[in-house]
Formats: sequence, C-alpha cells, structure tokens
Amino acid sequence: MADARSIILHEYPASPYSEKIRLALRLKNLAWSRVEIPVIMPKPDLMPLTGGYRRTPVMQIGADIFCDTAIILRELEARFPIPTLKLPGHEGLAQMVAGWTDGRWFQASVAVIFGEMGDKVPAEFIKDREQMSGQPFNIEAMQAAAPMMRDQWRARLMLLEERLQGGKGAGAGLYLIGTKPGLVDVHAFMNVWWMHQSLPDFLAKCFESADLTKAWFERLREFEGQEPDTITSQEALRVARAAAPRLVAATTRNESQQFAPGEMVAVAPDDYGRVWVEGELVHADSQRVILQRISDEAETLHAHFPRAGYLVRRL
Ligand SMILES: N[C@@H](CCC(=O)N[C@@H](CS)C(=O)NCC(=O)O)C(=O)O
Repeated sequence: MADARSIILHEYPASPYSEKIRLALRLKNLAWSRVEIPVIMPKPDLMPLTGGYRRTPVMQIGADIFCDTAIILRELEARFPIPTLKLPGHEGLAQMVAGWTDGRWFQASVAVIFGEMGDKVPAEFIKDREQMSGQPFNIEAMQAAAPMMRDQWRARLMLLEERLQGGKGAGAGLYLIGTKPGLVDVHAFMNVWWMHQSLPDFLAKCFESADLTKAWFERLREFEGQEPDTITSQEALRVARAAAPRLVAATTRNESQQFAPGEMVAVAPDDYGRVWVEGELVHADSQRVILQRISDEAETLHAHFPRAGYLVRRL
C-alpha cells in the first residue's frame, strides 16, 4: 500500500531512462511502488501531477513530484544516503558524464535500435515522438545511418572499457570509479542496458573486445533489490491528494534573472518535449527549482526540476 512516504516511480518497462532509476533503487535496496504510464501521449493521470511535463520517468513522494532523472537521483541520494552512490570522485562528475550518456551516446542508441526495427516501429509512436521533438522521426534515415551509428555506439562503449582498464591498474576495475557502484555507473549503464534489451547479438559482438565492460554490466545486473508493487495511476493521485509537500525554506540566492520566492514562473526542458510547467516559485538554487502548483485532482504539489537542461522564465 503506497503512502505519503513511498517512492512511486511513474515509468514503463522499456524506458531506458527509467532503468537508471530502477538500477539506483536496486543498488540502494529501497522499497518502491510503480505506476505504469503510457509510452505515448495522452498520459491523463500524470499531467495533474506534473503540470504538463510528459517525459519518463517521473518520481513521486507524497505531494512532491520529481521531473527528470537528474533531480530524481539527487533526491534519492539526499533522502536515502546509505548506501551512497555519490562516491568520492563522483561529485559533479556523474552529471557531467550524464551529459554524454544522455546526449550523443543516447542518440546513437536511438539510431541503431530504431533503424533496426524499421517498419516495425508503430505509426502512432513515430507521430508522438515527432510532436514531442518538433522534428521528423525519420526511420529510413536511421536505417541508412545504422551501420555507421553501430560504429559510433561501439566506440562509446569502448570508452568504458578504457576506464575499467585504467581502474584495474589501480587495483579496482570493478566499477567505473573504484570498487563500489556509484552514479557514474548508473548513467553509463543506461545505453548498454537498452542495447541488451533490444539487440543482444550486437551487444555480444561488442563485448567480444570488451571483457571488463561485459563483466561490469553483468555485475550491475546482479543487484536484485526489492520487487516494486504496481499501483494504479488513480491510487498515485490519491496519495498526492492526501499528502502535503515537504516543507522547504522559500529561498533564492544569486539568481541571474533575480527570481524571488512567490513569483509566477514557468519551467521547460531545453531539448525536446518543451512543455512549460507553470507555478509559484518556492525555491531555486544552482541545481534545483521547485514550483508550487495546485491541481484539481491532487491539490497542492511541489514540482522539482533540475537547473542544467531546464529553462526558467518569469511569467
Ligand atoms: N532528461 C530526461 C530524459 C527523459 C527521456 O527522454 N525519457 C524518454 C523515455 S526513456 C521519454 O521521455 N520519452 C517520451 C515519453 O516517454 O513520453 C531525464 O533524464 O529524465
């Protein structure tokens, strides 16, 4: 039974970004519930929680809603610091690595995986992703580029191998930084996991010259963690309605746009799915912005977004 303290992940099984969070939850051995959300719009029970943010995953704890894996991981680390994934040597670096795993490497995964699926990609999916990105989701172009993108993909995987080789000399080599799994591993895991789900033969071929990366991937996959409960989207709304957002000091500091608590602002991702979520600014610092929103279905909510990769403007 989910309650105001439960971690509720709004996700779908095939989502690679959700796998980052599922892995972090397994590594931390946390209890969690899940709501399976649609792969394409509409997502009618998610919108009241997020105010329009549509991407996957979204984490909910009571009436606090965390949009984007960067802020989800930051919050999990803050609320559940043991065992920590923020290892010495990861601070800041993990999110820099995420810029690479979520950017160029993810784009290579998209081209390889959808290029391979070709005609099997459903028309509604293509339409949805075109609407989300404002750009053509051109399967033919992906098919044509797939052989070159496979090379790209493997080149990126081999950087993990180099890293693990380097670590080995220092007596480690089990994880990307040192002997324990941390946030750098969580980010790097995503594309490898997605390829494993989608094109295991291609991944096996890449692994032929990447023994350490293969062992690293298997090692991370062995963490079992706790099985989540599946709850309905209606139940998640009920949890939000029954809860109050966690108390947070209304503060802003050194804001270059001089935002002050209480102002009406809007927040949107700077890449795709650029829906502006509107609300009253509660808190802003260099890595987080919190908006207070009131929705008919869930009453008062706090929506949390990262700063890097999210635009904030005064309404
Ligand atoms: N920066 C976001 C990216 C999330 C993302 O792009 N997720 C994909 C699914 S894995 C997505 O939202 N696809 C569209 C959708 O699910 O509606 C994050 O780190 O959470």
